Amino acid sequence: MISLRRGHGMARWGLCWVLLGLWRFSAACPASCTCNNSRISCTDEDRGIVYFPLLQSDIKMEDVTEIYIENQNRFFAINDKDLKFYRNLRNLTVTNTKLTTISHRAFQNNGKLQYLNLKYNNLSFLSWKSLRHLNISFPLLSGNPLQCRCENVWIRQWLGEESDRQELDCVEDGGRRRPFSKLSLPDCASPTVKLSPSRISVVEGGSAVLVCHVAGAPRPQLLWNVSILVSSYEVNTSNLMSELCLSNLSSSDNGRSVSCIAENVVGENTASVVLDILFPPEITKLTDAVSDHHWCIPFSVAGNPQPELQWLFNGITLPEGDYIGTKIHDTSENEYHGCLQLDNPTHVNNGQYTLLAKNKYGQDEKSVTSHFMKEPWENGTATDPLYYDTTTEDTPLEQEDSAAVYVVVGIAAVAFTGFVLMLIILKFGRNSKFGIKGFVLFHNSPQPSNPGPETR
Ligand SMILES: *[C@@H]1O[C@H](CO)[C@@H](O)[C@H](O)[C@H]1NC(C)=O
Ligand SMILES: *[C@@H]1O[C@H](CO)[C@@H](O)[C@H](O)[C@H]1NC(C)=O
Ligand SMILES: *[C@@H]1O[C@H](CO)[C@@H](O)[C@H](O)[C@H]1NC(C)=O
Ligand SMILES: *[C@@H]1O[C@H](CO)[C@@H](O)[C@H](O)[C@H]1NC(C)=O
Ligand SMILES: *[C@@H]1O[C@H](CO)[C@@H](O)[C@H](O)[C@H]1NC(C)=O
Ligand SMILES: *[C@@H]1O[C@H](CO)[C@@H](O)[C@H](O)[C@H]1NC(C)=O
Ligand SMILES: *[C@@H]1O[C@H](CO)[C@@H](O)[C@H](O)[C@H]1NC(C)=O
Ligand SMILES: CC(=O)N[C@H]1CO[C@H](CO)[C@@H](O)[C@@H]1O
Repeated sequence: MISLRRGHGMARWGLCWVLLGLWRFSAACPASCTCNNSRISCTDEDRGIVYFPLLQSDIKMEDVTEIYIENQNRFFAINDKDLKFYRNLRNLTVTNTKLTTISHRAFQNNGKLQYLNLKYNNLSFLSWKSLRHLNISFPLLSGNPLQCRCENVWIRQWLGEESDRQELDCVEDGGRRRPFSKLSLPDCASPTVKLSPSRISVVEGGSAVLVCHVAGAPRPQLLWNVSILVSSYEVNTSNLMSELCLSNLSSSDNGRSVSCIAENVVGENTASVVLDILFPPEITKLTDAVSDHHWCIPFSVAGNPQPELQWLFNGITLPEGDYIGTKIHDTSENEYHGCLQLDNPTHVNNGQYTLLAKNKYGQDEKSVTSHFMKEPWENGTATDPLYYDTTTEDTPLEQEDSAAVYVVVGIAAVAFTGFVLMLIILKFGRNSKFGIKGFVLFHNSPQPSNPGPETR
């Protein structure tokens, strides 16, 4: 039996080792690189890399914070998916390689990248789209054959005086070099956007037309960002102008923004307008009272402009004051969430509560019946507990406590009674003339100090 178990254990260990081996293998470092948990380094010139180094396990790649690539003669490109799993990458160095292209989406998943060193590669062009979302103060770019072309002008705009500090040059068509900071080209400017009208206020179900004009050189591309809209729309673009026709506007789009985006090789610009969609109130929630610090009849009301709220108690206007009042505690996109708050309500407050919500475009009402306390004449007592057990969350605990006390007292009482009984039995047992000798059997241990005559 034992040996069988041991065999089992050894098999299990063996399996563990195999799995561990597999796991290690799957996280393996590319042959010509060295890796530890947080760093990948590829500096071997002879057995160089051709593709961006990848580990076979996604999870291992997430741990990597630094990648260092140097002296690689066959490394040319960083593509869309190469850095996809290096989500926590902070430092990237690619230097002295043949790196020629970096895709627009190469760093899309690398929001934590802080340090980017691309010195001494073969980059003629680098797009702002590759780096636009990164939080890098200055990428290091010197030693690349960057062209003095409009595609690279954004680098001058981004780096400013830093380009002189890095001694960053660009290459003119004839092959001459000149400082980046002196780069200025005709017909090369980041785009501008004009969106009109600047305000849109429309009643739900209505329609609106937005017009966007863009300018810039080279000629910018025009895009609308309407991805989050629920309302129907149509776009009509011609040349540098576009119309966005919104129809059957939905109240769900109230507060959302519509943007017109212009982009060219130099950069991008955006203009936005927030939709103000007017709609009648709707009470989306009104529920039974709950007790927190105060009593609260919770409600949610949608509506634009903000609805005026009024309460009726059993059909009669409820005056609000120090003890009863409406409190709004949260405002989301379209809705106001709040409470009718009551301080120490009594049976007098039992009844039907009606919420009226009103604005320029309509009104809504809903009712709820709340019962705070039993009436004093019911079952005779004025101090009956509240109906809602939420009020006294600690009651069960107290009950448990008192139950425990009862149990202890009970046990003590039983023990004490037993003790007394025993004494009586001992006493009477020994001197009994009532024939309860039998009981003595329970105490037949020798009692030398006081040997009773009967036991002899
Ligand atoms: C990985 O290696 C680098 C230098 O080679 C070292 O600074 C770092 O502490 C190492 N990290 C781990 C987790 O071993
Ligand atoms: C990143 O590079 C900078 C500059 O070389 C260095 O100071 C920093 O320690 C590096 N950070 C990491 C996480 O390797
Ligand atoms: C460097 O890049 C240019 C294109 O930008 C290409 O024609 C050239 O072959 C590249 N040089 C090397 C050594 O790969
Ligand atoms: C950008 O990086 C700096 C440090 O380099 C950091 O202090 C800052 O919080 C970062 N900002 C964002 C939005 O990540
Ligand atoms: C469109 O707008 C949404 C939010 O309004 C934003 O998250 C998204 O990035 C925008 N898309 C583009 C392409 O600008
Ligand atoms: C698009 O706009 C042009 C000019 O503004 C107009 O002539 C054309 O009829 C419009 N097309 C549609 C489908 O609305
Ligand atoms: C307008 O939108 C509402 C829902 O948002 C839909 O029920 C209605 O059919 C739409 N009307 C038209 C004319 O498309
Ligand atoms: C125990 C007792 O008397 N319960 C009564 C309390 O009052 C309600 C109605 O008011 C009766 O239905 C219960 O029988």
